[in-house]
Amino acid sequence: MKVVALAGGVGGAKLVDGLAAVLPAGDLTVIVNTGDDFEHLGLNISPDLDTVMYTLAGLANPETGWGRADESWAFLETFETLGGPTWFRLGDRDLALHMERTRRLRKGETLSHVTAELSERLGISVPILPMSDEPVRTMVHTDEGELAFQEYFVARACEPVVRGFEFRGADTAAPAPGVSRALEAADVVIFCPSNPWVSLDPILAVPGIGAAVQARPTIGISSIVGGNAIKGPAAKMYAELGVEPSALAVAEHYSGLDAFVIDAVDAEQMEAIRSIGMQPFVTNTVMDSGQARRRLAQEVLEFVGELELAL
Ligand code: FO1
Repeated sequence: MKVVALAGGVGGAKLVDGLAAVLPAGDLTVIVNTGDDFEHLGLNISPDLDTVMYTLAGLANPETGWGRADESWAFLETFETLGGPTWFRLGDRDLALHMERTRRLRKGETLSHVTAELSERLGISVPILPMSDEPVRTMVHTDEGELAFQEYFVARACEPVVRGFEFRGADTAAPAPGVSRALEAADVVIFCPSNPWVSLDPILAVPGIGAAVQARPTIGISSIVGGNAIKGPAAKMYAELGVEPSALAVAEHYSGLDAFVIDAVDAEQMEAIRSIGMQPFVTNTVMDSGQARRRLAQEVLEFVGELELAL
């Protein structure tokens, strides 16, 4: 079964890890959000690409969800004594990845080519595709004005009240090489349990991707469980945008999916999800171990099997 997974931050990377473990080699392609990307200290930083790469390489820091587990901080400590800004924490080994990506991009290599090369160096066999090789930058409109994504997410710890989002550059961005082909060949496109507003919407905002996705069977997994996000500001964003955070709200956000997976604690929302035209599935969607990631991935693929019979 040819699977394309749309992924952003931590939740997406965990399901991608499970899918990579249960699918035959060559059956999975991951399309990753680049709206979080930014230039910092002269470095080109792509946090969601790095979270997916580190997770698939078995290097991800399990506590933070970003950066590496085997990290040291000599650079940042020294940088601080010299007066450098340390709000965006860069570990020594993580820094090497940002340096190498920046070096290659400066030579004129594309983000997708650099990502393929770095993935190979990290021993990753699953194709990891940025949504676009052109820059798309998520801008967060807040009660304090417009903030660049990392300014909002890290420097301000998601405190400002969200009024809306803009994916700057999306309208002139093209899908990265391989993205359209992977979507056309997909038996299913999986909307991973990433933040709908700032992890998956930027991907769908790239002209051509949204339509290509809707042309295929689609299944989503809710990033809201029991009214809260497992990690990150998704529920707060929903509330600030006047939407009661719930699995149903996430399903409605993606109107048009064929199926939607919700957590057992939200089982009472099944009929409401069916009433908006999506086949609901219920299971334990919390991925708190490697085994849980694989189990959820396996179950999602089984749901897709049932769905195909229905489609
Ligand atoms: N997130 C933080 O909350 N604090 C940090 O200091 C931080 C550093 C960092 C360094 C490299 C990297 O790839 C990601 C990093 N992140 C950090 C996460 C980053 O803000 C991502 O955009 C979020 O994970 C959302 O996807």
